[in-house]
Amino acid sequence: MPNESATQEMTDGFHLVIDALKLNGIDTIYGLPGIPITDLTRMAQAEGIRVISFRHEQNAGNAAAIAGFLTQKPGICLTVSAPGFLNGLTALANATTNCFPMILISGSSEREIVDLQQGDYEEMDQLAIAKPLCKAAYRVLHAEDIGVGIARAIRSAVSGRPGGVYLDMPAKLFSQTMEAQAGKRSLIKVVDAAPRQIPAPDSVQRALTLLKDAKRPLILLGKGAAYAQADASIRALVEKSGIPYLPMSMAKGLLPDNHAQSASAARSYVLAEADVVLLVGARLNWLLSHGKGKTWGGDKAKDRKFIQIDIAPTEMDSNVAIAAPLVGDIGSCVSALVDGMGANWAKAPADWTSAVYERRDKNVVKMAETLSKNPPVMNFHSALAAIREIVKANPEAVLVNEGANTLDFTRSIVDMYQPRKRLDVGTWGIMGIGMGYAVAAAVVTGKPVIAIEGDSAFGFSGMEVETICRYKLPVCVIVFNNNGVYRGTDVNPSGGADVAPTVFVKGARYDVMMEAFGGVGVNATTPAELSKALKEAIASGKPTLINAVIDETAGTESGRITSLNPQTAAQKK
Ligand code: ADP
Ligand code: TPW
Repeated sequence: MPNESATQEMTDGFHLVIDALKLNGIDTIYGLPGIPITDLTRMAQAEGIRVISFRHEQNAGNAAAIAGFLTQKPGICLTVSAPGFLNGLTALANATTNCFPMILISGSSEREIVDLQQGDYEEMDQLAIAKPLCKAAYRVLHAEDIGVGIARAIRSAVSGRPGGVYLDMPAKLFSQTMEAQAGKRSLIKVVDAAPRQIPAPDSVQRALTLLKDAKRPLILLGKGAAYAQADASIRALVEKSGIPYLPMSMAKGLLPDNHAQSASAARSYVLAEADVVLLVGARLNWLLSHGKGKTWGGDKAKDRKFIQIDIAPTEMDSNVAIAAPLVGDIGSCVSALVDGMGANWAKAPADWTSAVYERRDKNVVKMAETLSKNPPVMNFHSALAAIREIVKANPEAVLVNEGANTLDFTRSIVDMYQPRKRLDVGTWGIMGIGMGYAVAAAVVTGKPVIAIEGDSAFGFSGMEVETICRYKLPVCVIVFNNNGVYRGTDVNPSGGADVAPTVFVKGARYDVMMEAFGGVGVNATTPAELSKALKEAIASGKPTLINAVIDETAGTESGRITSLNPQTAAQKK
């Protein structure tokens, strides 16, 4: 009789990780190879997973995070131990802060050596370090636990409030073998990873009562609403209620920015005046001035009532009292409100809505006047006036945006027309998301990507233009080059030879970077040149970098948030 175990088919840790990911519909890994995960990247590619290899782990991590936002499936970032892990960690923390589902999988050293601190190659107690910076962190020590480890990571990333998960995989795990059939049985296909969370009927009623009695209601849509993919219900809520709405930055396009009920161009007015505010997947954090103070009309705040839809119950009352908390998933909560409104719901009072739209229309006319100017040196407005028309003509394109002035002006000037098309610096206002987000947006959507980047912002992830060229992605990077952080005009106060801390090499040619890797580079000094180059990039789908030369005196320090600089804040007091 042949020895049965000798003929048994075997599998190993590498293949179990790959099979577990595939079983759960994960088709892409964003990462950077090296010991101990190089073979994992090779085998994953061989097994039909798309492996997008980056030049720095932070960019791979940012790519995974935004893939999670776009698809509701956790984006996977794969790194080597200690330094690679740490490089990925910023992205993991940023994903968690923004409520994007991602899983950082890092190879690590053997526990025996790490725990005795014996100085292994790239030794670090990664699990302990990751834990406070993400939603959940797990380690898998045995091949037969890989299925459970990946299932737990997926569930933790996408259920409830989405976030980042760390999964620690010591090198030895990958080469462990087990019998193939048993291996297969050990894998878990996660069922209903993000279950619907139906709001309690009395909480729906409480919210409807407040809305019904409102004299000056407002709906605020946040990136949670964009993530939820409840686009039709959200539109139904807005249109049936007749309430003006404001989109937060990444919720732009959830309803087209030219929608009749958009209050974007009357933002200060509606925030100060509204008496009932319905928050849909938006936190009352710094981006909304914590729900109080001058932005919210000062004294008027005492009469204002908030209704908040959020999946995280502890978000309620985090900054101000929430009169009607509606805890559940956005799709279920919004549908419950729409159903509860019945057939005869009275639309928002006309005196309020007409006051809002009158202000908005006036501001739109004013902005159009500014945009129609063509100053001798291209500035943010004249450049964006050209870009906004091209975005309008290509509503399926994804817009990635970072910088200070570049961010603020693009957000207010460039209208979005489809959901989840605007990806930006998010909750932290972090620089460095640009190329990672652009790569993933192109990989996930297959649509053109336009990345509008401040020259400083671009520098944080600029090396990934090689990645964009290598994978031949339809990404057009536009660098708003004004020679420095914020502006390029600062001088060294000491009179010394060094330039000021905010100043870069003047007249730098970022377009040549793209040419170095076989892409298209264009130096644009006028809106017409910029417009032509962007149109060509979209038509050809070729990796392109447009160095848009911007007046170095334009814009302000820190953009719209100058007041947060300690010096400015002190002077104001
Ligand atoms: P913004 O920056 O656009 O204002 P935030 O990131 O502050 O948005 O808020 C997003 C909110 O959406 C978070 O509080 C998060 O818990 C919530 N959220 C995310 N996904 C869902 C969902 N599917 N259902 C309900 N709430 C969600
Ligand atoms: C990780 C601080 C905020 S905005 C910015 C920096 C450095 C760059 C602004 O200059 P840029 O834009 O991009 O040229 P523009 O349009 O004004 O000319 N490090 C991190 N995140 C942040 N937010 C900073 C530093 C910062």
